[in-house]
Amino acid sequence: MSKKKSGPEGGVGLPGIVAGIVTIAVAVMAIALVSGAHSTFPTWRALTEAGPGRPIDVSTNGKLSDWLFDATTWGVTSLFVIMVGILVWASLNHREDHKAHYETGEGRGHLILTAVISSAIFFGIDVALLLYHSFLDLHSDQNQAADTERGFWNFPTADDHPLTVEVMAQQWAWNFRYPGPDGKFGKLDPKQISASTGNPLGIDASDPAGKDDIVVPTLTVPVNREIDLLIRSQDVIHNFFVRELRLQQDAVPGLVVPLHFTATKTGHYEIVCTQLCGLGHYRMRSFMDVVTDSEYQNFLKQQEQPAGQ
Ligand SMILES: [Cu+2]
Repeated sequence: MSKKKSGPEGGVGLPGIVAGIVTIAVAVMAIALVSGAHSTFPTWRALTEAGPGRPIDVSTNGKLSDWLFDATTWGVTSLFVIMVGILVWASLNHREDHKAHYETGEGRGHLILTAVISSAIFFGIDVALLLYHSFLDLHSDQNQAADTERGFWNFPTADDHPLTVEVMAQQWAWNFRYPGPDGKFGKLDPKQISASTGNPLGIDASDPAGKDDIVVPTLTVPVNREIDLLIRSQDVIHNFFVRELRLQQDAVPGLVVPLHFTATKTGHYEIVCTQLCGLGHYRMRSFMDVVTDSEYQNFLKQQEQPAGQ
């Protein structure tokens, strides 16, 4: 029996030492992949304007996403290293002639251990960390909070003078609507949708509030101002994604989904649809121009001139 090199009775199929080396090699490659992913892959480099790393962050609270991404990466990497350590130790120490020891997990000790671990996770992480901190965040006085402390879920108040822009997604284009000088959006009527006559959103011709609405295929926003987006869809589920803002939000037919951000750097950024929304999904993109205040005023003036065609 001890001459057999393989089979269940021999203990391990592969000699332990080979298994150990393979495991270590895989672990090293995986760690190299994780730590080098930001700077190694051409696609990541192409996304990066500010040297190696992830795409630049041009919003006040994009760092919250980056923090979560880093924390998750390092947490998972640490667990991975520990697991590989245990595997290597086991494959080197439990070689041939090792009799496996089974735990069926039915004893009283196991029940107690399971109860202790699961309640530690539930009360320690779910209740104490997540629920408590969510409660604090939701009830904090956002008018007092600096922009950088404001979570994605804390929407601007009237005091912030947010600029509201409607985002309309459709197969396979984006349109952006500004309320115009009166500050009011006109009513929409799906029956009046007619891209060929310059009314892709179906602004109701009988509503005076809609007369001065501005509809453009790219988004222009002033820098350092709270922007409130109202995201809608005309047909299927699309997704508004700007990687430099670290924002991604579904556009759902029948819903108006709010999203807010403050852009901190002027520039030209890509908006892409990140829900597979049909044959033309790959070309459903637009751009967001973050401009200075005076450039924004110029943009409005240019758009207002041909008002009402
Ligand atoms: Cu789409």
